[in-house]
Amino acid sequence: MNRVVIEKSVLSENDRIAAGLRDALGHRGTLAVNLISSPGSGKTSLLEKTLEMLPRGTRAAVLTGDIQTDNDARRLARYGYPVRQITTAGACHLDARMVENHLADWLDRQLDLLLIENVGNLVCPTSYDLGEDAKIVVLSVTEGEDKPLKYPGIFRKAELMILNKVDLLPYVPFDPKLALENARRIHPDIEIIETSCTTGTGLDKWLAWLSAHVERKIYEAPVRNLRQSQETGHDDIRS
Ligand SMILES: Nc1nc2c(ncn2[C@@H]2O[C@H](COP(=O)(O)OP(=O)(O)OP(=O)(O)O)[C@@H](O)[C@H]2O)c(=O)[nH]1
Ligand SMILES: [Mg+2]
Repeated sequence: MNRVVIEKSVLSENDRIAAGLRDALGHRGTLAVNLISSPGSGKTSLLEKTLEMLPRGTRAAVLTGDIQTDNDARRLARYGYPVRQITTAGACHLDARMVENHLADWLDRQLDLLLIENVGNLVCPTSYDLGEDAKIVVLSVTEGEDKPLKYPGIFRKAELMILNKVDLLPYVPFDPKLALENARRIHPDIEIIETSCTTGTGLDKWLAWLSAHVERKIYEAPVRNLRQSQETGHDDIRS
């Protein structure tokens, strides 16, 4: 008797939930990005600038993760978009269940963009799929050019690297060319945008990257036509 061996890849619980989130977000054409960096690289600062600069009418929402405090959520809430803090009480990363729990009633809101700020950590968040379309790694010029080589996992998985705090380049011994080379040694196709949240350098390029990805996601969404017909007036979800 011939035996047919069927190999079934058994998804971990996290991957199973993340796949469900990706389906739900994809169905509605919501772009989800997962910002990962060391503590203090400027994730919240970048999100503050992003919310300030988003084209009017963009239906965005933010989940921000920290081990303790709702400081980041309070900073981000000032821009009028829906923001929720996920406090992990010790965990060094967000997982898909936390995102699912905090997202539940937002899934009906036809979001264009879900911004997720992960817990400040260059290692643990790398392994946890949150159902995002893209991981984005933020490296700042005070951290050293060698970080892509020391923490290759996140640089390999990230679609985009933001090199932040470039306004500090005159004051710190950091070679941006070497940092970019190191990132591309790990991930040759990684996109890189240099930014300063203080001076505004490069933020136009970041917003253009985001807008292009939002547009593409909406275009690919199965319910796009339904959405477009609902969009007379393109309601703004800001409160
Ligand atoms: N000079 C300079 N400072 C910056 C820039 N971006 C952020 N900062 C400062 O860096 C510090 C940390 O910024 P945050 O935005 O809180 O960093 P974060 O990555 O969200 O930090 P965690 O959430 O704690 O991981 C703050 O004092 C910011 O003002 C920048 O582009 N240039
Ligand atoms: Mg933060």
